[in-house]
Amino acid sequence: MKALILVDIQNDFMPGGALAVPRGDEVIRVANTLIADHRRDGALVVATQDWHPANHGSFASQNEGQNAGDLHELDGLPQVMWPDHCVQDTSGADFVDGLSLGDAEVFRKGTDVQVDSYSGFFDNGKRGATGLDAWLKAREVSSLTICGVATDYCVKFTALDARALGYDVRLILEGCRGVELAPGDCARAIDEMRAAGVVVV
Ligand code: VGL
Ligand code: ZN
Repeated sequence: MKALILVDIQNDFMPGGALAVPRGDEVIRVANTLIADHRRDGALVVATQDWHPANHGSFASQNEGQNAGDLHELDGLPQVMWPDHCVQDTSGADFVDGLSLGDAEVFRKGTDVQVDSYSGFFDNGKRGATGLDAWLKAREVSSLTICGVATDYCVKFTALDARALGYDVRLILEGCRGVELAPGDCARAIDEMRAAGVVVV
């Protein structure tokens, strides 16, 4: 069985959002095409949703003296400081209008104040699972197609974990956009994914 994973296609990651990904809105059209293709083929559609409590530890606002973009630490792990984003039950955390999600299964992440969660499978400390792997395995999914935001964070870690968990993974590059905090971050992320066996299309 095949499944499509739509990574964090949420308002706060779109232009004008709290953690805007440059040209993030360009993934919507590609995502909708992929959703239609998957539905036509009887494949599954899954969406991940960044879903933080308002006092999440990855927010610069919660860390004295830190600014967005700084590299700090959270509960023993290196942690980039982010602007407040994707706060639970705010419009910024909503999926983008115009994304044809239909009955896609949604997996939320980043709910634990003490640890960030870039991957759709596990938090950054691998302390907890979202249930995505078990859900896919229960449906005998072996092949994943991934698109969304951000290439250099949540897309990358979702794809790498998927490879480590044994899935065949195809990344649709034109359906991804990155934060690019430092120039070259997206290119390096793509190299890392390729090196892990992700097929970049
Ligand atoms: C993301 C930074 C913080 C992402 C989520 O979706 O790539 N990046 N939270
Ligand atoms: Zn986040």
